[in-house]
Amino acid sequence: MSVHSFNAGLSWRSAAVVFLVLFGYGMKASIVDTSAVMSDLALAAANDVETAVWDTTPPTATSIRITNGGAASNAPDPGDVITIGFSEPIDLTSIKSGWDGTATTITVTIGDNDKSYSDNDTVTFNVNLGIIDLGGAEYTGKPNTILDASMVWNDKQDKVEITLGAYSRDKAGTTTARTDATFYPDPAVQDTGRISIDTAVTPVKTDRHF
Ligand SMILES: [Ca+2]
Ligand SMILES: [Ca+2]
Ligand SMILES: [Ca+2]
Repeated sequence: MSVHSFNAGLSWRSAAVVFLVLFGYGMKASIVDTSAVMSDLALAAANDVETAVWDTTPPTATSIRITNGGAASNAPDPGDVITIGFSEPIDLTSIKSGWDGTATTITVTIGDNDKSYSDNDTVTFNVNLGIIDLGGAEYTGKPNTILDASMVWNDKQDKVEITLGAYSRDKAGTTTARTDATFYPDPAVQDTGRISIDTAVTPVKTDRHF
């Protein structure tokens, strides 16, 4: 096959490319088998379509943990850490508008004797995260404990980590009882495919919290 006859059906630009290929590979005829190259490209495109999976599985909350990191064990105070795990990466802007996962300041309220949760104390947040029923009534008194907090996203473990900061109102109690903390996720939480969280899945941790 001569170069001249091979180029006959190609555009000027394609011909230039073929010439460069011929030049680069020392005029080896097998290299310029454009039909083989094209079928390889078509196969690669088809494989891309096959491996693209549409995620239709709702995310779930998988864990809740409230550990002491402050001066007072068994009482909510600065340094304590609340960790909430999820089954998959979350659209962080569904939790807080504009959030990219880096440390952001939020407000955490330890609510006193919430009638909606069997008169237990609760933890709520000023972002779309959810509510924790602490399973006991001795974590705060009236009129609630309020703390600043720093929230970060752990993208290796798909967890929200909240470290309590300064009190803006300190009514925290102390309990040495082990109680069942139950996390109820906010229905606004979505995965990265904008699928809403399954609110029926509510993880529980029995522990001496805070
Ligand atoms: Ca999903
Ligand atoms: Ca504590
Ligand atoms: Ca209480």
